[in-house]
Amino acid sequence: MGQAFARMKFSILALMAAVLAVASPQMALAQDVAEAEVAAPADAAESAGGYDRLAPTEGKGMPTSAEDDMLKSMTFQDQYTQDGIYALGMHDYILMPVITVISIFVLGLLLYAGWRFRLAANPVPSKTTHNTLIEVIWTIVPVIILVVIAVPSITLLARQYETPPADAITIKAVGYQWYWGYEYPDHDVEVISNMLDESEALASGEPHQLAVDNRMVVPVGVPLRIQTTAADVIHAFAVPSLWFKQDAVPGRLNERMLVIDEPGVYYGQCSELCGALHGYMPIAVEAVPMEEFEAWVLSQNGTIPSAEEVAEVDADAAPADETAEAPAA
Ligand SMILES: [Cu+2]
Repeated sequence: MGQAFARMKFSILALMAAVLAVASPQMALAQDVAEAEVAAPADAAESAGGYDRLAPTEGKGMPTSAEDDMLKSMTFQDQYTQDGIYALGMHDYILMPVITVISIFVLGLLLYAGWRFRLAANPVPSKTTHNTLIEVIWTIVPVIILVVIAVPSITLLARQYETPPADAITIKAVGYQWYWGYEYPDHDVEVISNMLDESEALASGEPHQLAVDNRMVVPVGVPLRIQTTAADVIHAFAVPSLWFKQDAVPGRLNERMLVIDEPGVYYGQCSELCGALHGYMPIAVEAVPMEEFEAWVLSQNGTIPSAEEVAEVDADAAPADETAEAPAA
């Protein structure tokens, strides 16, 4: 019953979005290119087995509340990108053990020194000021620890700056006060994404304050070129479960590659204080198989670039395609 209601509500929203899209001249232009009959309105496409709005999986791509799982609520979300898995592994298996051992060691040393050199046991204090061996050790050991941390750390940094290949799908996330816009220049699509209010979010079975009306729909398993910018003040596009955070600065275009491992809905939030409603401009990334993505593009009156067009882009930027493999990973 609730789901039927949610579906109806979505259909109305989708219809409104379709009407808005047709009203925009840019979209109208896209519409008369090629498959006009395939580009059915969103609600028709939904029932025709094209694009279906993906339902989120509980606990995946979203934070966990302390009541549900105290331990999980205190650490990172599960990761769904290779960079994220690498970074979380570094946190779990290198940084946390090193931090824990050093903290316990220093605390133990402090307690031992306090007890061993207490006044009652040392009426005549020691006048020792230097011990070459200890000084060499406490210089060399931290250097070794830092070098051990630096190797995976710099590797991670390099991985995060890997250039997307020439045929990567470009999505431009634009921050506005206080919502997000997603432009797909390869597909002539633009969506505006606003937060759902509490009743709408609950009706569609989504977490309140993270659910949005129009999600950023992307294909899974292929390189995405995520560009971020803003129209008014600095925002930041951040999705914790995809290990992705990038500032959206007016007049500047930041770019980073993103490859999502599996289909799902991944929630995030603006992560740069941007004004009164900063806390109410969530991000929802919906990763779906390529066919579903293309069905979604058509439902938004967009166009699918032909194989020749993609090849053309490839040829234009052939060297970039080669360097994508190269960085010191
Ligand atoms: Cu913001």
